[in-house]
Amino acid sequence: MPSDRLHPDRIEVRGLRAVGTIGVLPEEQTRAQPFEIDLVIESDIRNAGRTDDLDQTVNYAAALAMAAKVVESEPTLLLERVASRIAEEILGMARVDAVEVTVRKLRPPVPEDVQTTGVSVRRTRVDLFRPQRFKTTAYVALGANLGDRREHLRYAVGQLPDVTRCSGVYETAPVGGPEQGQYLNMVVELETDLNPFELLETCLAIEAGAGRERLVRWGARTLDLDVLLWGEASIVCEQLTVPHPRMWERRFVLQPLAELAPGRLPEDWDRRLPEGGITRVDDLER
Ligand code: A4P
Ligand code: MG
Repeated sequence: MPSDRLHPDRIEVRGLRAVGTIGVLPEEQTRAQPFEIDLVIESDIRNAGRTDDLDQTVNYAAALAMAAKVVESEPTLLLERVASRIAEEILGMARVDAVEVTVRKLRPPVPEDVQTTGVSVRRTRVDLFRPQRFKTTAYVALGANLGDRREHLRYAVGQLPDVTRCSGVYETAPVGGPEQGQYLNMVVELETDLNPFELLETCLAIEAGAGRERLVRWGARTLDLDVLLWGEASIVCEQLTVPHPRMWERRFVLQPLAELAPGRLPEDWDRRLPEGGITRVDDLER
């Protein structure tokens, strides 16, 4: 089971002070008291790292203002309620995939000598780890350059669940790795209720079924299945990176993908990539 994290990237803000009227005791309902809030926001901030552009990340000043406003709003009984409301508000901000909110009451009015009491909640925008209730459009790239290449593609398309459309089949020159034969590549579209991790596992099982052996990185293979896109999800973790990190530099991926989902590609992809090394052969008979 993958860990329940989408990104290694986090934005942390700790120790925001705000006053609010929160608590179940009568005096807590009439007198404002101090609270401390921590926010840990999970977001894909790779673009901000590259561009130094505030619009490519989550503005933590806006998140802090939102959290303070919730604490200072109308009287509330429970810290649970306040933490949940802050989490919901922050999840509504662009680029936030998950957020952990901790709300602490300072010197709570209990008979014991206590510094703080607190509640932490974590909320994710889409739960990518649970079974899906709705279908998601995903794209998988297929490549084969050993054995009966076409038969391997046909096998994969037959085994993949919920295939809705297939690109044409392309004969392509190998990119990277040791010297090896020409590839057949194509891309398929799925309307799937598998979550991204289940889809990856399915792909790995199909590769194994086609006798795939992993001997050399980027070496020849009977069948390679890469998850290119899964809805709009952006995932960076040990076993899965989506969108596939190398897809944008590869004509043998983008050209077939452009047949199915041109809107998912940057407008200038065709101009940016080196030309040649790829010929559309025909359509796969299924
Ligand atoms: N993994 C992480 N993210 C993904 C993802 N989005 N989809 C992990 C699939 N797998 C993903 O994959 C290693 C691990 O990557 C998986 O177990 C999974 O947990 P692999 O298939 O064993 O490794 P690989 O295929 O040898 O390496 P890689 O980096 O996936 O290779 P690429 O980038 O797919 O390149 N030239 C032409 N013309 N056509 C080709 O199809 N393919 C390659 C392989 C090289 N040159 C090629 C072609
Ligand atoms: Mg692969």
